[in-house]
Amino acid sequence: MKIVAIRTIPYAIPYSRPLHFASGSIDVADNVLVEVETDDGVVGVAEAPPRPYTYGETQASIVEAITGVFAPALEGLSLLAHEEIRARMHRTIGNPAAKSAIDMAVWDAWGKTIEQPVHELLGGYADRLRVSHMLGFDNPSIVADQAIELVETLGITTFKIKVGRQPVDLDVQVCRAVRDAVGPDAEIYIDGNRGWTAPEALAALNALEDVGISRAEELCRADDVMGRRWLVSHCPVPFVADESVPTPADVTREILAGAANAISIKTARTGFSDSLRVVHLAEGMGIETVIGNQIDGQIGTACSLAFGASQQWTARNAAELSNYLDMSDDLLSEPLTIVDGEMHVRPGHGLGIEIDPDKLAQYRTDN
Ligand code: MUC
Ligand code: MG
Repeated sequence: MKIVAIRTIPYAIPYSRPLHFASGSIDVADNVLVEVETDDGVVGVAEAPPRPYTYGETQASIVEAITGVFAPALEGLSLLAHEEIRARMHRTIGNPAAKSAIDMAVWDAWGKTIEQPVHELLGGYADRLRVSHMLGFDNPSIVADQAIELVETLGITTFKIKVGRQPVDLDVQVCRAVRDAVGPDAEIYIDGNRGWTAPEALAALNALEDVGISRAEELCRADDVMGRRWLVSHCPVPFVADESVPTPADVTREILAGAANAISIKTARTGFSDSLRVVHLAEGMGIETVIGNQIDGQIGTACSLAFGASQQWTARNAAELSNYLDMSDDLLSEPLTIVDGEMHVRPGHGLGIEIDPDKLAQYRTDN
């Protein structure tokens, strides 16, 4: 069970429906596939999605951080030494996607070695999650049509709508169009990616009263310290911290400061080992969590699924698992599926996924 190699394979798969949001946009999944190989010949996998506009990591920086900093520090350790692996990576501040992909590939390798699914090793609470889809910027009728298509084809009835544009009213119109299209029983929540000021956000929340939203995420900058607290204290629904809480300590700081009262957990950002810490913190404080989507491909989505289903606290809300649908292709031999608005955990060992070697050869950019 000893780690003998940690490899990085950069690849690029275009999006067929690019996603635009207040802090950036994505039209190519320029992710890094991470492989952790052991002396038993087992290979665990995960992927790191670079989000330069959020955390500063790029595809090149992820490859360099893993090959130059983390891999040399971890080779030779046992797969069972989770805490030592984490401690060695966390000497370095930042680089959340690079660290998380290694962490999750280690869990995948462990599951494959002992022939058990990772979601069982993590807690094994549920066998499925309801799916929430993230809708990017566009005109109201286009976004509403996209939502209706997902209701009709996949049974998805929970939607996170990207907001944070100027004029504020355009986003309010989008939310109203989606509500009119999907009906009163669907769940709708919003994510501003820090695009509004606190007063703009409160004006939008007031204008959305009749639309009925269940949550509001990162509507303004957390660094607007007093404005953010003021907004949260006036917000009629749980206020979700996402990119403002990249570590468990940030979760504690922001929640205690009154800068949020719910947390988005992204395995692309906190892996499995730190996502466990975050969810237990959230449960201890009695605050809501949502499994978020760092615009993951199918490998990353399989990780979110395994984690979200493993914990009682995360399994109760719909999880953001479906934005891989916007990609033109992916790397898995057997694609993920959504039926009746739900995704079932994968039955195999580890994450229960396999990389298709032909697809990897087609999309890798390092040869
Ligand atoms: C989200 O929930 O904010 C956009 C940027 C990022 O890092 O994640 C996405 C989705
Ligand atoms: Mg967000």
